[in-house]
Amino acid sequence: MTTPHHHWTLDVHPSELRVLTNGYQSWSEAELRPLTETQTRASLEWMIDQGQDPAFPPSGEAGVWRSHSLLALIRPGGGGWVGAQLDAAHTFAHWEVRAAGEQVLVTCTLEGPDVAVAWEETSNVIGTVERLSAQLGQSMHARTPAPLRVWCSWYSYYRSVTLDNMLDNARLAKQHGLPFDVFQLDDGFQADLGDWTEPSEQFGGHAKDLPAELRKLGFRAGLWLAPFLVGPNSKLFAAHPDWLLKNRSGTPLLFGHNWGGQYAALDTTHPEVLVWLRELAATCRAWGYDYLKVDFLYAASHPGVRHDPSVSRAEAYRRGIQALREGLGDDGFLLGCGAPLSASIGVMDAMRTGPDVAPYWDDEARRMLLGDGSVPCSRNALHTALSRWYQQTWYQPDPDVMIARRERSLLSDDERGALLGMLDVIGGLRASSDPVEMLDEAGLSLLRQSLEISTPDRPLTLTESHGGAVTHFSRGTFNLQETPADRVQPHSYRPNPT
Ligand code: 9PG
Repeated sequence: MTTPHHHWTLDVHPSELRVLTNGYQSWSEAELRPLTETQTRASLEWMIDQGQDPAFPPSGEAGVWRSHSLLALIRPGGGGWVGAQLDAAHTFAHWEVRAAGEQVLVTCTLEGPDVAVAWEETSNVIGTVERLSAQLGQSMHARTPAPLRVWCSWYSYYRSVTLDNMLDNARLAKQHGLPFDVFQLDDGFQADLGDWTEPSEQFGGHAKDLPAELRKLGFRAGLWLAPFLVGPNSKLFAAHPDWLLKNRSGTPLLFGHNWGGQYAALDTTHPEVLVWLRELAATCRAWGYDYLKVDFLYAASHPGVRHDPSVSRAEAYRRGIQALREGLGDDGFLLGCGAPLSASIGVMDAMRTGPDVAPYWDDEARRMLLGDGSVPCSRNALHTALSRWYQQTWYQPDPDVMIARRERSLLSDDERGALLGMLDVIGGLRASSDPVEMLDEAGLSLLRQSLEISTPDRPLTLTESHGGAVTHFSRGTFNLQETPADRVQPHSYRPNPT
């Protein structure tokens, strides 16, 4: 494996520049920040595992910013520099920019086979970011099917979802004429991570019994899987220890922290694992699911010892998702989540481009005190999804759900408006998790509004920001901060007068 290294020295004072970064996977922070500030490194190892790239996490030094696949530096007039890898199927590109006295140093290190890297000085950073990202999308044969409108069980029922919850909501949605295309069952139906074909106790049925009922109501059936994860107490873990990603001493690597503890990952350089993944996706398809939300995908590219050590992390990941695509079929809809972003182009139909929305604005303790910018909350979802507007040429963006309900939600009207504004500006998939019975007339009307497909908007400027992200779009302005800015209230979106 080669590691070519590109570097550039810029004769510009660091205090003049802003930096636009792209985090590693769906939930990793993407930001627009003054170069002299500090990129936050999560303080706990499992948070780095789950929200950053463990092989290339933020350094935590002032004036040093790390970015994946592409990077932009913005001068006060809107010009600057843009760097981007031009192929991402087998190689991760690690960008670093460093304030060094009166100069700025930029490096790009490739992890994997050599690929072309663009570095351009430009008078219009927005246009150049869009052009280079579109070029990357084209060269990797990006799939951008029509966006779908999805009801997803996660953000109301979480892991306690039942078969009846799904059917009750689908029936009510039909009664109200809500324009959903897909009803998608999320985490909670399965016995364990890896044991996908066995039901959990609380689900009250089997996932295979749902699609036919949904189809009778006029909906397509969608299913969530974390296909590369293996629970340490699962049957899969006990049956196939040889299929797992290892640490240097040869024992299965346990990392991250969710479902009450750590988890293991499948080694997608092992040929038997690829067969198993293909069969898993084909089984779901045979059950009647033609929409799969495949989650926690960074597990396939987690650093570790693999069956075939000559395979790059990006390539290992790509083999895993290609096996899923083959099992699902070319006409199935594949939504990635928690996924290395540019390495997914051409395989995924849609991609989560930010952290989870939650029925509250912020999780300050985890974000501020523990440095975890990928923790679920509406503020983090907006911050990162808005700063990735240009990724619409890689797949359909999924900026996550609207939360229209007032019951069991701490969001204010302004905060709901900010979610609605984000969906309109970013475009792509539309989704809701609200129990339909919880919605009054106002809630139903807000939900209908949020399900209207939009054409993505473009930023107006990258030289200003209300909160460390891309916040100024041609249709309106977001304020992610705690105080009013330019007549935009805190936590809100203000459409421009038309
Ligand atoms: C199911 C959920 C939903 C959701 C996904 C993903 O950092 N974290 O601890 C973290 C946990 C869960 C999570 C994201 C981050 O949510 O994004 O839509 O499918 O899994 O478990």
